Amino acid sequence: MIRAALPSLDRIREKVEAGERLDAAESEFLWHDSVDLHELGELANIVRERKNGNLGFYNINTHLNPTNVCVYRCIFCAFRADLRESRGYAMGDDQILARGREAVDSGSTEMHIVGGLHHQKDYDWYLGIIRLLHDHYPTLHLKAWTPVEINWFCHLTKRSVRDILCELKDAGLGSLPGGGAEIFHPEVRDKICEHKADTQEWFTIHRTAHELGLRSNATMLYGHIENAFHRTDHLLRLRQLQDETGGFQTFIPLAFHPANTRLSHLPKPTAAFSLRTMAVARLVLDNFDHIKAYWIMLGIGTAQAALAYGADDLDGTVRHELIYHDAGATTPEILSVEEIQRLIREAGREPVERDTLYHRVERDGVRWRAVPAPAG
Ligand code: V47
Repeated sequence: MIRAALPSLDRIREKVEAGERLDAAESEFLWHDSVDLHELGELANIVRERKNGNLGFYNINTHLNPTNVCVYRCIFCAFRADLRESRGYAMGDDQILARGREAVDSGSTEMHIVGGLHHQKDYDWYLGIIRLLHDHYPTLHLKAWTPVEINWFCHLTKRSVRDILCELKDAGLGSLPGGGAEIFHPEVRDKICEHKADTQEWFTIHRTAHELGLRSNATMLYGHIENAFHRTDHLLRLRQLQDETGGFQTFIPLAFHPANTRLSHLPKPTAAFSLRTMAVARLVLDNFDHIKAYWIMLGIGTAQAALAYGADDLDGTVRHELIYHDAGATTPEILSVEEIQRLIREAGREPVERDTLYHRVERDGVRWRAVPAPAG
C-alpha cells in the first residue's frame, strides 16, 4: 500500500512560491507548534504582498447595535440580554437617526449594523432600520445583518432567503458582515450556539447574497473549545464557496474574549496564536483578496504585527463597538484616522483608506468619493 507523504514545510514553501493551493492535510499541519511561527509568517507575507503589495487598508466606520435583547443564548456572547433584564435595550428611530447623523458628520463611509434577535420586534422593525438610514443618509454603505438575523427574518415571515435579501437590498442594504460563522463544524457549533442558523443555512444565505450581487465577509471565532481540525474544516468550507461565487471580500479571524461569558474560565488566545491564525488563514484562503486584523479584538499591538503575518487591513476607526467591549476587550472605543495611519506606517505599510467594497477613498474633510481600488 502506498502511504501519502506527511506534509512538510519545505514542500508547502515550494507550493506557496509557485502559487499552488494547499490541500487539507497541509492546511491542518500549519497549526502545529512544530511549524515555526516566523517562517509561517514569512510564507503568509509572500501571499499578502502578491495580492496587496505594501498597502495597509483601513476605513472610517460607525457601529450600530440596535438591540442587545436576543432569543438565543450563545455561550460565547457577553453582549446579549434577556427581555426583562435591566441592561436590555432596543433603540428608537430617533436614536438610530442620531447615530446615522454622527456617522456622516464624522466622515464615516460605512455603518456596521448587527444586533440581537428581539423577542418582540418583527421583521419590519429590522427592515425599517435599513430603510430609515438609507433614506436619510444615502452615502453611508450599510453593511448589515448576518445570516443569523436573515435566518430569523425568514423564520418570522415564512418567506425565502432570496425574497428577504431582495427586499433588504431594495431598502438600501449594501453588503453582509461576516458574523455568525463562529465554527462551522457541528462538533463545536452545536455546543456553543445550539439553536441559531446552522452551517448549511449560513452558507445558503451567503451564496444567495452573492447571486444577488451583494458582497459579504466571513469570520471565524477561534480560541475557545475548537481545535486545529475544526479551524481547518472552517477555512476549507469558506474556500469552497468562494471558488463557486467569488462573493466574499475579506476574512476576519475573531479572537475569543471570555470575560462575562459562560466560557469565562478559558484563557484569552495569545498574540502568538492570533498571528498563527492570521497566517494560516492567508495561506489557506488563496481565493480571498483580503484578510482583516480587527484591532478591537486583537489589541492594537497584535493587529499591527498581523500586517506582517498575512493581514492587509485593520478594519476601521470604529465608533460605538459593544460586542467585544462587553466581553472584556481593553482596546480603546475609537481610533483617530491619524492613529490608525501611524500604526500602519510604523508596520512598514502604506496606509490607504478604503470604502466597504475596497475602493480607494479620496476625501476632503468629511466629504469623500470612491475611486477604483489600487493595484497591489
Ligand atoms: O458572530 C461574539 C463574535 C461576531 C464574542 O464583517 C465574539 O467586517 C469574541 O462578525 N469574543 C460579530 N468574539 C462581529 C463580526 C465582525 C466584526 C468586525 C468586522 C466584521 C466585518 C464582522 O463577534 C459574532 C461572534 O463570532 N463574538 N462574542 C466574544 N465574547
